Amino acid sequence: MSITIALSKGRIYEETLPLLAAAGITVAEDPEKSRKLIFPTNQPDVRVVLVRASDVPVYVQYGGADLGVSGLDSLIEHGGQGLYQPLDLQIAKCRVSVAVRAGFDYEAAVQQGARLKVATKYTTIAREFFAQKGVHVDMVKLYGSMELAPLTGMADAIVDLVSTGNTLKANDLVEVERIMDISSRLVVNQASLKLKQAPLRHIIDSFARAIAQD
Ligand code: PRT
Ligand code: MG
Repeated sequence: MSITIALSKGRIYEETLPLLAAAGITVAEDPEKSRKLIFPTNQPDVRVVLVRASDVPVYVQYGGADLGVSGLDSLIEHGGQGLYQPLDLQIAKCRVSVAVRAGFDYEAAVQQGARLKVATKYTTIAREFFAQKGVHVDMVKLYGSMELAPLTGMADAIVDLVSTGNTLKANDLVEVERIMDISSRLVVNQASLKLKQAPLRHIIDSFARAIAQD
């Protein structure tokens, strides 16, 4: 019964390694130094696949992977269908915020009841947030470099992930509202959980113990 784990390169991969180690799983090769997409581990029946962060929930939903680690942002945008979400791993933490060009009067724009032009990759999160505030928005979907949208006049505001705030600062943008805190979640394919219960339970329980120790 083989197990496939979906991860994304970068911070999620790095921060998941210690959790995998706690489950007795070590990846044989450094993925950051390789063009391969499938990595064997020290356990013959466990492998890691590397996919785009936003594709992790998709792979797990459709059984391309049995489990994976996904940011709550990606998970909300995906919708979570077919996914069991047993653990908040408390890794890759950041927040989703609204940011505008320095000097743009966000409060006034929001109160006037005019339509706010919002550019974001996180359209589900942004739509829900502004709907709750009763603010009408024109949404522009982007796939990266959101910071550019207000600077080019394409949008009044962006909804993006913020960690240190350095990226916003470097682009003369200011964070005006925090929408939600983000961390990464363990996601498990619901059918896999039934068919491969013992090995998946072992991984879930090991992760849970490792988190509880910090
Ligand atoms: O591959 P794809 O484009 O689909 O996804 P991605 O580029 O978002 O993937 P990746 O690997 O960059 O991020 C994976 C997950 O890490 C995200 O889904 C979040 O849950 C989480 N995470 C935590 C972050 C950050 N912190 C973060 N700071 N993801 C992105 N950032 C960006 C931020 O948007 C900013 O542009 O990093 C930049 C630096 O942030 P500052 O505020 O520290 O300057
Ligand atoms: Mg990125």
